[in-house]
Amino acid sequence: MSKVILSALLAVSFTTFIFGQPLAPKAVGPVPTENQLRWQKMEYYAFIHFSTNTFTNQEWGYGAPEDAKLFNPTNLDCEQWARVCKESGMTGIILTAKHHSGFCLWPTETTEYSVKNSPWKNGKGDIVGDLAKACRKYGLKLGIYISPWDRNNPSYGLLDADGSAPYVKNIFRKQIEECLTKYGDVFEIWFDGANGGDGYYGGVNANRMIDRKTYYDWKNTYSMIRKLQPKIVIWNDNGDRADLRWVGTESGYVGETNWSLLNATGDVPEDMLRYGVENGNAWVPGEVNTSIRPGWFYHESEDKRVKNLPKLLETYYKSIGRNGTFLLNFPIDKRGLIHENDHKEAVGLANSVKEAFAVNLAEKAKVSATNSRGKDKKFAPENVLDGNTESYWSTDDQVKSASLTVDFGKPTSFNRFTAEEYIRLGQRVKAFKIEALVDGQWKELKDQLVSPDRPGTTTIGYRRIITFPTVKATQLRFTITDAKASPLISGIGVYNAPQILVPPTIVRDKSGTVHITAGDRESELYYTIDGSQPTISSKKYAGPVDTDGNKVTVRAMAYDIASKKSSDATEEIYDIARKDWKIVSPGNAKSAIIDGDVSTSWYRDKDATSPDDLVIDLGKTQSLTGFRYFPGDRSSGVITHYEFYVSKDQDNWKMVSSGEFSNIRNNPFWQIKNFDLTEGRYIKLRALKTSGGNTGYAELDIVTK
Ligand code: FUL
Repeated sequence: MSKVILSALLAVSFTTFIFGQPLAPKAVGPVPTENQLRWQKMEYYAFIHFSTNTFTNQEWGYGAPEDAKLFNPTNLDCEQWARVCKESGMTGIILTAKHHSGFCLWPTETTEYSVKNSPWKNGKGDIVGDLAKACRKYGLKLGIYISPWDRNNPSYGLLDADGSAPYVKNIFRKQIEECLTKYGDVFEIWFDGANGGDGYYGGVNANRMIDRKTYYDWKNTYSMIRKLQPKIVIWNDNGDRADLRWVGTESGYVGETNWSLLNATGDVPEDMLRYGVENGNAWVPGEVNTSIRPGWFYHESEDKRVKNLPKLLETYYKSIGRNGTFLLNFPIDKRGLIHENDHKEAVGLANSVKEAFAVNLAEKAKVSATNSRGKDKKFAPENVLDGNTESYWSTDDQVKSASLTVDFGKPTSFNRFTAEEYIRLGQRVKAFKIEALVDGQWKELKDQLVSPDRPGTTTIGYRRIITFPTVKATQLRFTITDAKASPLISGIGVYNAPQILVPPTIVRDKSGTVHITAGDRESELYYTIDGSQPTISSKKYAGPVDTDGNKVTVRAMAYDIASKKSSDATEEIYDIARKDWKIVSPGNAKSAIIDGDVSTSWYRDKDATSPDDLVIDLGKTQSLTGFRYFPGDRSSGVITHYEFYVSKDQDNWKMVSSGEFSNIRNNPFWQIKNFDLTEGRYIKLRALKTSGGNTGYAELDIVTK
């Protein structure tokens, strides 16, 4: 044996052992703080969006004083919110104490724009206080969302002669202080990234822009927060690194590769938000925030658009199952309650998760590993099944690839695998694979929620869940193929979750023909076009359905013959068909805009001259009461401010609607704008402002009388 090899071996054994005892592994890279660990263990908690917007039917309130007069929930009950969250398996609630409009849900001393000046409880109410009490009663933690952007406050965006911001010193920080001192422990504070733009600002109706990295003096703001609430975690999407990060989308997923690391300084582009930074020098784990409905605030028109069980489960797997936490929003309705439809779906998710993970099939199996640190019990493979998150299986220092085999002793069916790293000592695993021993052959199990162009099983972190079609096998082999250092695995699980039938997708094309597609190939489809609930006695789908171009409500369900189970029904409401429509200008615009498929879009050329007008000939005069716009890809150009015109002859145009599509970039879904009945044959959507690249459109549609 050469001297070099010998001394390398001695060095290895010296770092792993001391007096015959294996040393505990050393931390690798950044590690979480106690606050971040406590937060990560919360796993699943609620967002609550409630403000003047609930009563003005908006997503972003402008900050107008008269909106405060509309704030009047009839049955506000914070205990109902807490009860629903508890029943849904959640561990805390983050409330929009102040959203962008500036309206405060507690009687702040900093502004008159608060519950104090609303008719609700004659201005004597305090929603933050009520919720804090309700959370205590139900054993939930309280979090606070205070929007940095304040579209009401006269001082927002202004600077004093010394360069400091009076709004930040006297209003924003004071509001944080009030919320962090009056209501007990606060587990998380949330600073949204939407910042600056037009607003009321004390009546000047101006457009005030700020530099969101410097304007709020985050350094001092953070130190005040940490002094007031030493156990808090800070979420901030304003360029200054806080404790937690946004995952770059509000659609409800984080990357399948998800490092809980970022760099402490520098920009964080979207893919870093999504996947983290493998060799980042700061621990900044991801939180997946999404709403149970299309919007964050309550809109009656979305009562039937609540996410169903398959969608919520998918989000669960793509958040908690990918080393993230899951922050699910409930928009409070005008009564001041979580709507029953939202309640039902959230409890459905909780029951389904409970059912899926009820029995860990690995617990009764035998586990063995190709390597275990110093062959010491303290690091033995059995530790992954002892239910103790502080113990773990680990390998010798030089071993970065190892397998753990679970032997069930008999053919066993399963379709879920979970693994957890002991993250106190850093996130280490870079890649792994799982295989099942079927008829004497090892067969790799791929994560079915990862698109084929992405690497499937990479990072683990706090928890990774892999879902795959049910397999019947005698053994399962979990192989870590690459890691930053010896892997530390504190838990694994093997489960057989019941199958959930996915509701079908419905699309109506330009000619008015309806196409229904099942989520899987085996199930049958049943549908109705009169708005009634589909059953197996309804029409069976056998191919595209012609709807004569009329207004129609299509409902469809999937049915599995083997289990005799039906899926939830999908519902789509269509206005008159667009078969006679022609895009007048721009000449090169593609029919993707009116093909009924939101996944196809068209973008203007870069050098298009302003204003960006899209003109459409409806083929004949229609009685119009609104229009609907669905944006294309958020990074390719989304209209944020618009004007909409109607004409009978293309010469005389009447502007019937104008304004903003609030939060459309982060949450790109149907934007519906209603206006007074107007007769016309031509419509024109003018893009006044666009965010991202070229102005883009996935769909444009109308609403008729
Ligand atoms: C966004 C905000 O602009 C939305 O209104 C909402 O509060 C969401 C959670 O964050 O970016």
